[in-house]
Parts: sequence; C-alpha cells; structure tokens
Amino acid sequence: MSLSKGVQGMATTSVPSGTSASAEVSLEEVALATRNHGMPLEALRYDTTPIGLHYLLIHYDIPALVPETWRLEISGMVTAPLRLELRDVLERPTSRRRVTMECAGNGRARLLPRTVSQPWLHEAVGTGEWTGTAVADLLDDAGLVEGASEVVFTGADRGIEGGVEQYYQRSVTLDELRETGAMLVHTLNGAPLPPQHGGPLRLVVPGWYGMTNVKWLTSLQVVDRPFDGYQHQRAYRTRQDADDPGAPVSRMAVRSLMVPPGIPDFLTRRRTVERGAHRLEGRAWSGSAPITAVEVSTDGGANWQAADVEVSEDPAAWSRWTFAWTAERAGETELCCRATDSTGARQPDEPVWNLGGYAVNAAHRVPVTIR
Ligand SMILES: Nc1nc2c(c(=O)[nH]1)N[C@H]1C(S)=C(S)[C@@H](COP(=O)(O)O)O[C@H]1N2
Ligand SMILES: [Mo]
Repeated sequence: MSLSKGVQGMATTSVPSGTSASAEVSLEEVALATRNHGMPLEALRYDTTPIGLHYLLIHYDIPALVPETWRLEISGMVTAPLRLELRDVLERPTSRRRVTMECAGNGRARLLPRTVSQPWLHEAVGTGEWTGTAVADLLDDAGLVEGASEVVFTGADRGIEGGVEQYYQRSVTLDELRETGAMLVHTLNGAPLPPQHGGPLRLVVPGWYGMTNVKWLTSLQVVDRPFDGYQHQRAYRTRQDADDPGAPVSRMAVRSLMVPPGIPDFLTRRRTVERGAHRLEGRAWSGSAPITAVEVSTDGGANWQAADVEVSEDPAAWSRWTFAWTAERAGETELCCRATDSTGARQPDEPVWNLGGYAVNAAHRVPVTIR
C-alpha cells in the first residue's frame, strides 16, 4: 500500500526532525493509535455517533476526576471569581446540539514525510449530541472586566510534550465563544459525559477542530491578551518548516467521507462489490459554512457527478449525502468523494502537505474490486 500518493508543496528533500520519511508507522505510533481510536467508517450511517464509536484523542492520561469532589475555578478578569461544583453547572440553563468534531490531524498518515504523531488516515471524526451551558452567559454572570478578550481553558491532564511539562490548555476569544455558542458540556448523547470524552465537564466550540474542545476542565481564566501556551505556539500551526511561524489551526476545513461499500478484505481492508446497482452514502461537514455540494467520482477522480445532499439543520452537524452508482464492469476502480461549502471552499483532490499534518482534507478515495 502506498501512502506517498499526492504529496505536494515539498520545498526540499531533507526530513525535518520529529518527522518520518517512511510510509511504515513506528511502534510508538501504533501505541498512540491503540489508545486513540478512530470512528469505523461504517458508523457514518448514524446521524449521531454512538459513544463507543466516536473517535478519541488524549494527549496524556485520562485524569482521575470524581464528580463529587471536582471543582471549576473561574478567575482572572472577572469581578466575581467563582468556584463551582458540578451541581452548580447542572442547574444552569442548558442547550443540546448535534456537533461534528474532527481531530486537526485527521489525514496526517498519508503525508510523506509526516510528523511522528497520532497516525490518522481519515477516521478521526464523530458527531455527538452535546448538552451543556453557554460559556459566554456564565462569564457574563461572573462579570467581565473591561479589556477582557479571551479565556484560557485548562484540563486536569498533565504530561510532557516537545520537552515541555504542561497541563493541556487552549484559549478561545470571547468573540468566538459568543459567535459559536460554545458550551460547557456535561452530557453526551443523553448520558453523563464519560471519562474518555472529558467528564465531568468539557468545552465544545462548534465548528472548530477538536483540539479547541478542552476536556476535564478545572479552570477558566479570563485574560486580556493572546495566550501563547504550547498548544498555540508550538502545536496546531500549519508550517512549511521548523522556522516557519505558520498559521494557527482553527475551524474544520470542508471534508466528506463515504461508507466503504461492499465487503472488506480482513488484512488490507480493500473492498469487493458486486456488479450492479449500489447506493453510496456518506457525510460532509465544514467548520465555516453549510455544505452546498458533494461530488462523487467512480473512476478515480477523472469524472465527477453531483450527489444528493440532505443539508443538516444545524451547520455544526454533518450533512448526509447519497449517490446511485451502477458498477457496470468487473475490474478495479477507485470511488472518490469531495465536498464544497457555501464559501466556495472545496476539498482538494490530493493532500496538501504541511509539517504537523494539520487540516489535510483531501478527497476520500476508496479502491474497490468489482466482481
Ligand atoms: N484536556 C484535554 N483536552 C483535549 C485533549 C487532551 O488531550 N486533553 N485532546 C484534544 C484533541 S487534540 C481532540 S481532537 C479532542 C478529542 O475529543 P474526543 O476524544 O472527545 O473525541 O479533544 C481535545 N481536548
Ligand atoms: Mo486532535
């Protein structure tokens, strides 16, 4: 199997540190991949991903939090710092939203050279029904001080990354928290938020890549300047080389995936389908705007045709698409899908390279054997 297909934008042939020029993953990457599982693509069938099938990404360890003793500190540029119990959060007004979440590293494993990190192919996605309370309203109740501009969210999990010991931390601007309707979430698919997904309380910022949605929250600190923690300055930037300051990763790029049709080979997972009529189906999403089109190619990307799209009510949740395909002749082919959103952004046919392997949203390609 070749994973080197479609590498673009490579300025040099040298391999930067922390990357690998080999298509074969290391045992370290296997260890990450067994902890952080993806969503099996057949689960694209569900509007809402069942909890055990939603992807997982945990940088360090799942911390030992007990709902009874857990507390949330709200501090910094607020007139009344708060220390909340879970009960206090549960008593606040709630809303329930279907939100599609995708890891920013989804698609990374196909790049060469690639960052040695979680080797996602394309399955780091899921759609949850998240219930929680609006972050912006809670902060208004705490009283924002003039000049406050963003909030640093800190998780209870601690580890060492790039040689730097840290709690997992990300910030979000107050404007973005308001605009997205960001929530402090305590319930997933109607059940108490499970440990692996950040229980008892996590952040969900609809439309943004997964890294923004800080799990196991212990504190919200309101600040008046851009936060420059590790996960902003070192990780989650699209760079061309180690000296490139790059651009911060933010909203999910437009993307589509299909349920692989037919039956898989156990080892290679290559698909076998029967000649005749098939209904292809999948999902498409974008963190910036509603999906306006999904196109399907049944000949490896030479020709594209429009699929039927059922645009989701909430643009934060993926849209379903279907396509009637007649497999005419026995032989080998490649099925592909690509989506466009209302900003006009469309998935590229081939992956576009960057050092960390972030936001790699190339068209989904599924090789099939027709018999
Ligand atoms: N505290 C904390 N929050 C975190 C992470 C983490 O390692 N620690 N991982 C982030 C990343 S990179 C992703 S993609 C999402 C994954 O959320 P999930 O495991 O619930 O799917 O959580 C984000 N929030
Ligand atoms: Mo992620």
